[in-house]
Amino acid sequence: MAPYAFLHRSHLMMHSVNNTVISGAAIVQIQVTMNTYPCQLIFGRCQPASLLCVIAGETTTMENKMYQQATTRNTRLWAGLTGMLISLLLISMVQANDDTCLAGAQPLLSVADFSGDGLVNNRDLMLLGRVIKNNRYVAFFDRNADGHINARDLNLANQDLGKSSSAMDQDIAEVYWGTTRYRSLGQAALDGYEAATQVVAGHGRHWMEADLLKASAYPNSPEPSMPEGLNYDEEGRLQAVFWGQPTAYPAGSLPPPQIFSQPQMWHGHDNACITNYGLIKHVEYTENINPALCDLISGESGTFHMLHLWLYRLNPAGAFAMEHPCAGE
Ligand SMILES: [Ca+2]
Ligand SMILES: [Ca+2]
Repeated sequence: MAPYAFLHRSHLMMHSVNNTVISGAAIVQIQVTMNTYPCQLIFGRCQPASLLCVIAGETTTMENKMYQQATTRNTRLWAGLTGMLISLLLISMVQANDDTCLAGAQPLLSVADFSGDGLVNNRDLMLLGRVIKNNRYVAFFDRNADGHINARDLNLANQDLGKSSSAMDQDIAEVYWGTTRYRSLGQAALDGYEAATQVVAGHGRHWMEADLLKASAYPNSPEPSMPEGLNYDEEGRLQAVFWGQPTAYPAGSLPPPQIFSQPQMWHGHDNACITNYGLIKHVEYTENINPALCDLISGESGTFHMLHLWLYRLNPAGAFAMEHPCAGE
């Protein structure tokens, strides 16, 4: 009897065989002496002298049983992975199609200058084409504000060829390219954003970058492409960005900063108090709390101006509205 073991790339990428590490993507055939290196069925981890194997040729009952187990478990594994992929695909589709809160929403840009260089040209059509090809919904590219990215948007963008964009369009494009990586909440966390509120009606959950907020304190001003905060829904989908400027109490005593080419919808938050800052399951935001009292409960207190831009979920109330009518539900 000359049993053979097959290591397949769909199983494990590395095995230890006879104390020799084997790695690679090709199917590898290894002759083993069963008496010396018994074939062990171990999923998910590599151990010295162990193999995930299919026995060829003459086999024993035990070896057949191991093969069947391997086949069954492998099938379950792939079924599970396939199910996960289908679920992710469905979630992606739902993101594109389940927003029932679009009535009255307008496109974020007045013309299709996605690059923000001041002119609509083929480069912009290519940027939109890439989004269509990837079959992902990105509100920034939704030219008819219908919750889908498709050929209709491309047709509308094509009609804008040669047009100049407004200063506001260019500002919004700058913010988009500065923050699009934060569609990944994990990336935002890596870059220092932390949970600053519970899920709030009209807002979702605020995540804030404390160093940016500190740097933007009056009389300094926020940097447009580096917003101090991000709004995510309960599923961790990015909906908006926001800028904050710590200021004197009450917020209305000093004018808000002007970081864009036109006045926007800044609003004030007086004597805010955040407890358990950064702890997503326990963080709690309240306002109009005496700072001394906030300090007693180990909270972070402050008064600040805030401006939202609903850049990742179109807002029927306006791109810079204080709240989204359906956020946080
Ligand atoms: Ca352009
Ligand atoms: Ca569309």
